[in-house]
Amino acid sequence: MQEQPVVVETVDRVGVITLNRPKQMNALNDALMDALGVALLGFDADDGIGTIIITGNAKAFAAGADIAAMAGWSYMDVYRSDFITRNWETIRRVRKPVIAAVAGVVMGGGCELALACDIVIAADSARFALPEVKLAMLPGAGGTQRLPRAIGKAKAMDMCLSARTMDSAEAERSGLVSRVVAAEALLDENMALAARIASYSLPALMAIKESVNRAYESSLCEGVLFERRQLHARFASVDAREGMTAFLDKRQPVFSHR
Ligand code: CO8
Repeated sequence: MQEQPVVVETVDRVGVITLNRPKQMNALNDALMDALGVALLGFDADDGIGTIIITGNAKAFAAGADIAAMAGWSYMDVYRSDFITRNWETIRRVRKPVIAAVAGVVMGGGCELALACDIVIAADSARFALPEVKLAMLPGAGGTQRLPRAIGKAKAMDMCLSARTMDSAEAERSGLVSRVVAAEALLDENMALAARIASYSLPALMAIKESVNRAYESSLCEGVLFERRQLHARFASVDAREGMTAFLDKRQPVFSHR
């Protein structure tokens, strides 16, 4: 039987998606990106899930787009099939928090996939690069846009133009990743973080994610207005009432995710 390109598991309120093409360093082909999109949308629609983790294996989160698949494509092939936009951008439709748990090779489209997640937790073994220039290509899955927003123009230009590798310590210093943990603790640390996030009120998490993302896509004035309206809307939620009442009663809140 053919191996599944992603493996999907549920642990309480956490959905875990493991990229599963280890022989190809999890190179991201259409079958994998289609399956990833289906898994992401499935968890997003599942009332029992509060947070999603995307991970790979100890050697590779992902080594980028599948070069063997792309090598024979023409301009008309990629234009007509809407390469990247068609299935790589499904992640942008996910409203629940998505954590990338990365180790080993995080390169090209693999690095761009991590950049599209909400939080990136890296093993100390993680190595990041946008090496597309070596193929006379460019980081075309959001890398030229999200990387400068994450780490600034100077380092983004350096990485994209030179194809150099950044280690996990520099990635944390630069703002490319949220935290670095020991490689052997990567999954445990991620599960603990995901479970903690998933224990909070889901509509509050969704409002926070939408508001922080707004900071990328609007002026400060518009972003603050958006945030304020999201805050006002919290007062219509059952969970905000419960959260504040529980604090005053000195007890743990019981959220109904409404
Ligand atoms: N695509 C297809 N196969 C790959 C890829 C890949 N991106 N990366 C690794 N593999 C395969 C290798 O071909 C090899 O297969 P085989 O065993 O059959 O020969 C196997 O995985 C193991 O790889 P290596 O033997 O090379 O392992 P090393 O540990 O020596 O090196 C590296 C690991 C450094 C990750 C190396 O494999 C490498 O440089 N890979 C290519 C990285 C790269 O260039 N990524 C960018 C791809 S382009 C991209 O992601 C852009 C996405 C969006 C825009 C699309 C336009 C380009």
